Amino acid sequence: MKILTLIMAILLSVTEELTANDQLLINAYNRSSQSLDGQWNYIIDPYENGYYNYRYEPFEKQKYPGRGAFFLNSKSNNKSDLIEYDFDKSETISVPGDWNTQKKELLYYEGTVWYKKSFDYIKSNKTNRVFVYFGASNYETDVYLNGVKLGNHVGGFTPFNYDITDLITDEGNFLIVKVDNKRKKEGVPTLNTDWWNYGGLTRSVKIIETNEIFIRDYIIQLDSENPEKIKGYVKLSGESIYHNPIKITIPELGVDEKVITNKDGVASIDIVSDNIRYWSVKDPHLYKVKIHIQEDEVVDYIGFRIIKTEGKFILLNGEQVFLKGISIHEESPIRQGRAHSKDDALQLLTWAKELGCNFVRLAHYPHNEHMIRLADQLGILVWEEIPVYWTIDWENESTYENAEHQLSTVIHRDKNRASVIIWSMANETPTSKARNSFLNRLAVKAKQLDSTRLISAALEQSSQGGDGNIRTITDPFADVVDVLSFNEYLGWYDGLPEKCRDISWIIKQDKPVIISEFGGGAKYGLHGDKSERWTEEYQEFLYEENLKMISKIDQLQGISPWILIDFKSPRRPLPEIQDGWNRKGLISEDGHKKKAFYVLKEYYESK
Ligand code: GCB
Repeated sequence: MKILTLIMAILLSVTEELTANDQLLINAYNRSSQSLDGQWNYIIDPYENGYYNYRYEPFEKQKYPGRGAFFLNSKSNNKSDLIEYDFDKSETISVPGDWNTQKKELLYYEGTVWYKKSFDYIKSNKTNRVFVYFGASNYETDVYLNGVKLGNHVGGFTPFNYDITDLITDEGNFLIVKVDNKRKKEGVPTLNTDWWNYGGLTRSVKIIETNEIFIRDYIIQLDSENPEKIKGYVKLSGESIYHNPIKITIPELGVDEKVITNKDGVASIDIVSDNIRYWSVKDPHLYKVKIHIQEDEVVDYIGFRIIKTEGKFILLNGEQVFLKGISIHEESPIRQGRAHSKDDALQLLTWAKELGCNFVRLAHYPHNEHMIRLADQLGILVWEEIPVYWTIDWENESTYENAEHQLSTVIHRDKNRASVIIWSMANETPTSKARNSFLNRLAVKAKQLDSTRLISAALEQSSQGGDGNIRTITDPFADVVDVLSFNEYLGWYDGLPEKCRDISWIIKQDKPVIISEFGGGAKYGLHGDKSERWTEEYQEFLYEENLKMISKIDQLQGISPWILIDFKSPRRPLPEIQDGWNRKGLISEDGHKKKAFYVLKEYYESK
C-alpha cells in the first residue's frame, strides 16, 4: 500500500501541469467515444476534508497522502480499518447535470462535491491513445484517475481533456472529480452575477480513443478574401508527426486532397472550387468533411461563408444582414436547471425561430456545443461570450489569464462553426484604465486566434444634454470592436416606457450597431394596465416603445433583447412576482409565451 501511495504521489507532480489549452482535442463532438454519462456516486464536502489533511495541507502534496484522501477511493481491508468515506455506499447523481436542481439540499450550495465513476475500458488497439473529455464543470475542477491526478481546470463553461493512455486499465478504473463552485472575487465570472451559480459536472463526460498519431486540431473554412477558396490547416500530435500524409475529402464538392505535414506536424490546406454552396440563414448548407490520417479519421460538418462589416453594415457572403436576435441563458425550461442536452438546445432554438430570429446572443458564457451545432444546422447566427461580467478583478493578472484561457478555449472549440459570427469580450463592464487594457488585450488575442470573425462586447450607453435625453457611446472600447453593441434599459431601470419618446441617439462611430439588451419584467398571466409594472401589458408596451425608439438609430443592424425565457437568479427575491426568477423573459420558465413575444415577432416579420 505504501509503495503504491508513493508512486501515486510522484505521478501526481508529473501530470499536474498537463492542462494547457493546446492539449484540447478538436471536434470531440463527433469522435468515437464511450460515454461516462449516467449515475455517479457523490460526496458533499463543504470543509474539503477529502482534499486537505487536518493541518489544512492538500493530501495530494504529501509524500504519503493517507487514506483520508478521497481521490484514492480507499476501502477498508478489514473490520478494524478506519476510513471515513465510501463512494460506493454514497448516493448517486446524474451527469451531466447541475447539482442544485437534482438534490434539494444542494439548491443553494456553493462548495465542493466529489464525484466518482467506475468503469471498464478495452482499447480497440494496444498502441492507441485514450483521453477523458469533460464538456464543462462549474467552476474549479480537480480530476484523478485510478488515484493519480490528471489536472486542475478553472472556468465553468469550457471543455478540457486529459491523456490517460498510461493510466487506464481494462477493468476497474475509477475516475474521481472534485468540483468546487465557490464564487471568488478574482474569478471569471466574479462574485456578483445575475444568474444562478449552478455547480457540478454540467456537461457530458466521455472517453475518446485515437490512433497513436492523431488529429489534434484543424481549421477548415472559406478564405475571407476569396469565396472560391477553402483554406486552413490540420495539426497532428503523437510520436512521429513529420512528413505524414493527410487526406481531406469533401465528397459533395468532389474534393479529395492530400497534404503533407511539416516538422511541427502541421499541414496547410488550400482548395479551390467554383461551385461552393454558401452557408446562409436561408440555406444553412453543411458539407461533410473527412480528415484522414493512417487509422485516424475525423468527420465534421462545415458550412462555408464569409462574415464582414463594411461601414455600418454587416455582410454575410457579401449581402447585408439585419440580426433579428434574442439573448438566451443556458437553462432548460422543462427541467428548470442548467441546460445540457440536444433536446434542451432544440427547444431553445425552436422558440427563437418561432420568434422570427436569425440570430442568438448566447449569454453570458460559452454554452454547450449542442447549441452551436444546432445553430449551424438551423441557420441561426451566433454571438458567443465569455463571463467577463460587471466588476471583474481588472488589476489581477491571473484573472486576465483565466479570461483569456476561456476565450481561447471557446474559439478553439467553435472556430469551424459557420453560425458563430461574433466573439464577445465582455458584458456591461465599467470603464477604467485597468479594464480598458484588460479588454484590449482580450481583443488582440481574439483577433490573433481568429481574424475571420467579428469582435464585440455588450457596452453601456451614456447620457448627455441637460435632461440626459441624448444618448451616446463614450466607452473607448467602442473604437476597438467591429460591431458596436450596448445594453439599454429604457422603460425599466431608466424611466417608464414613455421615456423612449424623448430620447435621441448620437452615435458617431461608423460601425454596425447592435442593441445587445433591452427589456423589462412581466409575470406570465399577470394582467393589468400598461402602466402597471410586472404585468404582461407593461412589458408589451415597453417593447413597442423601445422598438420605435431604436429605429431612429441610423447604424442599427441588429438587436438581441433580454431575454427569451425567465431564468433563475439570486438577485430576484420579490415574493409572488419573481420568487427567484428574473422575469424579463418573453416566455415564462415553464414555457408560456407572454404578450411581448408577439410584439417582437411582428417586428421581425416586418424586417
Ligand atoms: C443586464 C445584464 C443581465 C441582467 C439584466 C437584468 O444588463 O447584462 O445579465 O440579467 O441586465 O435583468 O437586469
